[in-house]
Amino acid sequence: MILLIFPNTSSFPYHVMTPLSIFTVGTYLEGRGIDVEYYDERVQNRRELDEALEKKPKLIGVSALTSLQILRGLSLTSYVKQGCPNTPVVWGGVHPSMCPEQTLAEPPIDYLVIKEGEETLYELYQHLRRGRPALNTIAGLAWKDKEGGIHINRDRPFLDIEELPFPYQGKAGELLSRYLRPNTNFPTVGYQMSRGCPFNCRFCYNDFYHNRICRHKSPSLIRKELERLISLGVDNIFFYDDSMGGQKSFLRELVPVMEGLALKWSASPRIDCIDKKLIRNFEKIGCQWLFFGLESPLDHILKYIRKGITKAVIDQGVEIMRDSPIIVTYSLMIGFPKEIYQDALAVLDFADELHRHHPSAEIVIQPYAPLPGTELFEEAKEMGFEPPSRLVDWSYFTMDRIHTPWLSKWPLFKNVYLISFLAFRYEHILSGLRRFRWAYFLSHKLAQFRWRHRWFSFYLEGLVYRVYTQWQYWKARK
Ligand code: B12
Repeated sequence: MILLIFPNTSSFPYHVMTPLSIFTVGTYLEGRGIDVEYYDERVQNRRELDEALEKKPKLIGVSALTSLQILRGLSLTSYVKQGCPNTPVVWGGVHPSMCPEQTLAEPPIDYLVIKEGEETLYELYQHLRRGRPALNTIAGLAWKDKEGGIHINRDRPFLDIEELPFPYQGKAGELLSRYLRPNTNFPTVGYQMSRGCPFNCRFCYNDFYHNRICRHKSPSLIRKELERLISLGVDNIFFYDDSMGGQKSFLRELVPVMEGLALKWSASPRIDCIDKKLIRNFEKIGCQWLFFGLESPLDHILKYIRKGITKAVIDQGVEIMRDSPIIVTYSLMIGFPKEIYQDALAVLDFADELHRHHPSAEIVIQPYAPLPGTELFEEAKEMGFEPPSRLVDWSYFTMDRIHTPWLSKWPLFKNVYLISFLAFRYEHILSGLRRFRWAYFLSHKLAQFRWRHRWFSFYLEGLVYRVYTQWQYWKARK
């Protein structure tokens, strides 16, 4: 048996979406006759983990993205090693794939699966059971030898995603009901139609992870799998794809695929891939929320980060979206390397411009965080950014903090993420909140006031937030 773990992702108790990373890998293994158990720390209790450990798994896998999940992943790794000291632990996911040496430097982590995990994990499992294939022949695997030397095998060629099993079956299908929240407007079930993105954004993981290649499932398979999701009681999904398949032609093909399905959906397409007709069609086929990464209103910054769009394209897109009932989030970024103070200020002013043109839209401003494996990471280092030297220190790489020396110099931006989030994200978040609605409402009003007056100092509400998140991190470390 193999146990796959999805550690907690957030200090806040909302927004639990299905852990597709472990479900995808798990159903692949089940399809090949291997017994799989899951432990999603967000929806399962510790007793369930202990029960899985009592079954003496042959291998334990942990999935991790940058930030809190690393801290929790490390803590859970130590925990499972206490219960099953002889069971090897393998990590996988975007972040550890980007930092193989740092990941394997952690004593309790024995193996690392780099990039797509399905077949690599299967081969590792075979190796552990039968001694074959030899470790150094398993493409996509990084491992430690007896002396602690780290070996990184060659990359695994891309999988044919058309051949991957439907991810919500077997044990994952049994767990699905824990994520369903019927009658809310918040999508909690993730589905992936494609892997990778063909665009060249310099801050993104795609270059390293998917070689800027986008692989799609066929329209007929997507239709079949969506129908299967509906038959399981799912009525609201989030497409986990990077840039929603990356191409306008793919988005057009999606319209007949989704026609007539009783399914609400959300996604994050590129603003240059939409047009009026497509959005009218999206409205008809259940589209509920679209998240657009616009990043900056400045053409020279858009060019520098190789976003592949201009301000004129953004304006056209906003013009289209403002006439639509679809909920929209525009995401902006400040603090790219080489950005100057005025460039960052222009982003704040652009948020106001967006709000004037499209008042119902949600806006979020994220401070740029250099992530390993991305092109801008190297440039950030040249400019004095010092990346964490240990895996655990990446746990603090959250959007609500400033991570680069150049942004730290400008106090105005210290709290910009939190204030913009509270000022410009309202209805949608509220619909996902069961508790603390009143607290969110009050902070929203206060943040709007602060935003209007650019009054970002004496941020006492922020202090409450920071104390709360510090406390959560302190608990997470245990
Ligand atoms: C959904 C999602 C989230 C969800 C979390 C997932 C969930 N279920 O709740 C939420 C909203 C919480 C989230 C948060 C963040 N996210 Co996010 N997210 C995604 C998204 C859209 C889909 C993830 C997914 O499930 N993909 C589908 C699965 C099948 O792919 P996968 O995760 O890569 O898994 C494969 C392999 O990595 C590997 N694998 C993964 N885990 C394991 C485990 C084992 C044992 C093995 C063997 C293999 C393996 O095998 C899998 C199958 O091939 C991706 C974009 C994308 N297209 O992947 C961004 C993405 C992963 N997020 C990203 C970022 C930057 C973040 C944030 C750090 C943002 C921030 N600055 O705070 C936060 C991190 C918070 C945290 N620690 O969780 C980045 C990269 C992250 C990174 N460097 O780790 C991505 C790639 C988006 C992007 N283009 O920049 N995210």
